[in-house]
Parts: sequence; structure tokens; C-alpha cells
Amino acid sequence: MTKADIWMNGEFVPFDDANVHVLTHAMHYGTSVFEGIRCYKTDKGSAIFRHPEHMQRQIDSARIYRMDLGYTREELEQAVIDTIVRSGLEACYIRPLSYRAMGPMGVNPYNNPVHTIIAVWEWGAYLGPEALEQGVDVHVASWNRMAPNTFPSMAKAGGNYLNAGLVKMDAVLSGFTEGIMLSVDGHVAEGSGENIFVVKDGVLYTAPVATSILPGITRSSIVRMAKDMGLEVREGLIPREALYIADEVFFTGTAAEVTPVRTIDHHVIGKGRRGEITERMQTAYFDIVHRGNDPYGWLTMVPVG
Ligand code: PPE
Repeated sequence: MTKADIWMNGEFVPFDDANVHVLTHAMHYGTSVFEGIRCYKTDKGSAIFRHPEHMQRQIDSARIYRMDLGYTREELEQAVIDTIVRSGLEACYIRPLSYRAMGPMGVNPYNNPVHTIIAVWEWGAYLGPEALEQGVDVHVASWNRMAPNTFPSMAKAGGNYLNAGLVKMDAVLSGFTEGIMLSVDGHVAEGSGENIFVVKDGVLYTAPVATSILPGITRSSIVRMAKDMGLEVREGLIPREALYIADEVFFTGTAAEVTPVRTIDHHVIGKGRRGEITERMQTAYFDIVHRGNDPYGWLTMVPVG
């Protein structure tokens, strides 16, 4: 991993010195919010995919948790760009994180200072090198997604990933690549770090935000592009068994990009390989982030090199 300098509260700190105290509130109580963003090396130069949307979600996550970041969205966007330029990385994964720092101990985070860091590193295919073409083998997780009005799922908060970590460990220990979580009432929600789409008879289905999913930015991009291709997209409750009889299933996420699902609970999905609509959506996505064709204005160019 490249040891790129880390932006900490407005200053660049060498990778090895970017440390926090053991009494950091977030270490004890999970009080952090973060983003995952990709900067791609497109044919037209380095570019961040949907940068303002990601930074807005960071601000929204913070707002839900009553955290005042002390920076405007524009300032955070610029800090990300500065961090990438300084790293010299033409393509990277970007991790902005805001957390309750050391201060009063105890559950109440309100009086603890809020610190923000931005780190960048190189990150390849999230679900394995073959995943984008071959698809992944997954199961339905035994852990559910959080119930509404417990943990706010619209906030991308550190604590939410305790649940995701259980799902991922279970999947991997059982020989699968990923787990699909159901909502508390048993509807398909999402993967531990990805949203999910089900394709049946040419229609794309995806879970509504009310199933306690993270409203993914890749998800919203796929919905937009599919509609513009003339495909029908329905956001609505998906029963578990609809997964098994789907023509195609795919995951979306910043890290996972557009990854086909090959089997679920040992049921072969469709023909057992990347389906036609999955491939079309993948191609459309990669046309933007690899070729640099940007009909939606989703790329922010970064002057690297
Ligand atoms: N659901 C969850 C729970 C989730 O963590 C992500 C992103 C998504 C959906 C997709 O959201 P979006 O990236 O806006 O399309 N997961 C991030 C973290 C991965 C990690 O292991 O860390 C990511 O993809 O960056």
C-alpha cells in the first residue's frame, strides 16, 4: 500500500504519524461517519466519480449525528483533491472520515471535538479479480439489516459496520464471497458493503431506502442510466425467493462497482454467468469511469502528475 500523506484537520501528516489517542470517543462508541469514493484514471485524465454527491452524504451523515464538521462541502471537496494530488496516485480509493475525538468519556458524544481526516490508497476489485466478469457466490446472511429507528441507515456511520462485519465474516467463513442482508421483516436489503439489483423479465428491481439500506451513489447512477436506456426500474420490496428465480442479480458500490452475482445459497442465478443487462450496466459505468465519457457531469477532473 502506498503510504500517502494523510490530511488531518487541515494539515498533511506523514502516513506513519497519522495516529489518534486510545481514548478517542469513536474507538469506544463507534462515533464516526465516513465516505468511500473512487478516483479513476480515465482516458482523459484522473477523475473523481460523483465527488459532490459523496461529500454531501458525508455532511448528511454528520448532520444526523449532530456533528459539526467545521468545513463546507466545497472545502472538503478541495481537501480531497489536494490529498490526491499530493499522493501522486492517478487512481485511488478515497476515505474521508469524521469522528468524535478525545474529550469527556461516557456515551454522550456532544461535547467531544469532531476531527476529520482524508486518506487515499490504491484499491483494486473489491470482491476479487475475477468477480467483475465471472460473478460472485453469495448467501443470504443470518444477520438482518438494522430495524428502522434503531441505527439510522441513511448515515454512513462507523458503528453500522459492526453489523456488516458480522455478515462478511460469516459469508467468508462459510465459503462465500458476500452475504445479502434481509430487512427485519425479511425483505431483500443489501450486501455488507453493496446495494443490490435483481433483474427479471427485463425489469430491474432494487430495494427501497425504507428497508434500512445505505442510499448508494452507484445505485442511483445505475437507476439513472438504466432508465435512460429505456429499461424499466422498480424500487420496491423484494421477497427473498425472488433472488433464487431471478434472471440476473448484481451488486453496486463504490468499491464493488458493478459486480454480477453467480449463485445465491447455491442456487445458480440465470445462466450462471454475467447476464446481458448486468453487462450493459457495467459497460455504461466503465465507459464513464474508464473512458472518461461523461454525459451526466459525474466526473471531477484531478490534476495529478
Ligand atoms: N451499502 C453499504 C452498506 C455500503 O457500505 C456501500 C458502500 C454501499 C451500499 C454502496 O454505496 P455507494 O458506494 O454510495 O454506491 N460501501 C463502501 C465501503 C466498502 C468498505 O469495505 O469499506 C464502498 O463501496 O466504498
